[in-house]
Amino acid sequence: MGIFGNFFKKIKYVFTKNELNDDFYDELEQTLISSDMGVTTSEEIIEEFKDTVKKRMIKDVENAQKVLREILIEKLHFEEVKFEYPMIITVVGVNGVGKTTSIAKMANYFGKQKKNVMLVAGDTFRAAATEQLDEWANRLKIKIVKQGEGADSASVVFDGITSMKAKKADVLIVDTAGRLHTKVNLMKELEKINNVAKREYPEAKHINLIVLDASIGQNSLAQVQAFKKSVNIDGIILTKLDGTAKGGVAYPIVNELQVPIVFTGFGETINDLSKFNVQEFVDKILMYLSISNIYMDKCYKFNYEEPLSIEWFFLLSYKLGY
Ligand SMILES: Nc1nc2c(ncn2[C@@H]2O[C@H](COP(=O)(O)OP(=O)(O)OP(=O)(O)O)[C@@H](O)[C@H]2O)c(=O)[nH]1
Ligand SMILES: [Mg+2]
Repeated sequence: MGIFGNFFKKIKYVFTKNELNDDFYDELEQTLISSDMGVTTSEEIIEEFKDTVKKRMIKDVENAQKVLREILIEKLHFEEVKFEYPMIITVVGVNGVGKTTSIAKMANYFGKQKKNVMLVAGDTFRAAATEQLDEWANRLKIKIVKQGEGADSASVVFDGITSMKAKKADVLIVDTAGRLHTKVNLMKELEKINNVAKREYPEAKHINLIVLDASIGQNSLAQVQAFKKSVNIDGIILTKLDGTAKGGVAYPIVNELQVPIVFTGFGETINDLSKFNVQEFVDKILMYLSISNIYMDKCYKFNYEEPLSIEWFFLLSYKLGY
């Protein structure tokens, strides 16, 4: 808990309005949209919220806030992706979202659990991609299986699995390209990687995780839809949460994929990865909504035309470990 911890605790209401009327619901909808949830998801949440408040005959804002928290938690709550060993994790996502960095962070995570981890440099599209993963493997002192630039990525995966079996490794994490000459090529390559992995090691647990950059908001959704058509996605790694205080984009993403967020990334260093915790995540979103409302209210009262950026404030809260 950072120095702001007590301050945040004092914020009792997500809302500046004290009555459950139209103004209140309008304000809530505006803040949900501003948190990157998107119009459709925000409207759905408001509808459910209104229904529940009515059904339970709730009249006060404080209890209504509890209902909102419940709904927000329930929407992100899925059965956990079980880690069973030996396990092969294939990491997919468009370029620049944080795949390679998240792989290094996961290797560190499983390493801390005393698992024997190996990496596969399946992004053969650029030589620099293998070099980047190689560097992480050296730093983490773990084995990496690689081939040269332009090699068939499924064949690197084949080598990786052979080595994994020989060394009786627990976890094999496969990096993949975020971009090929065409999207069709990329999707075909991912399918081939999956097929080879399953064929060569059917007894292993196979997991595909998609990496999405939370800081690009609604654009992440378009990426999800493209991947969903070609590869089976078991879970999400939501990265760059340090670059956005909002996190609301998790809702339309999870709604589209109907799979859980498995890890969150919040920085560029090896320890900036957490196993997803839905309660903590929702409390951060509620904190965003609270401050954003109070802030907007003040801007309005003081007649600021353009609200100043409050991103720094949330950034600080992440850094301070709230
Ligand atoms: N702030 C922040 N930066 C991150 C995070 N995760 C990754 N990055 C940075 O994002 C940039 C891209 O990360 P990569 O891991 O190389 O992304 P990638 O998806 O492997 O990219 P390609 O290999 O080009 O497809 C790097 O500068 C990382 O340090 C995060 O959680 N927070
Ligand atoms: Mg990469």
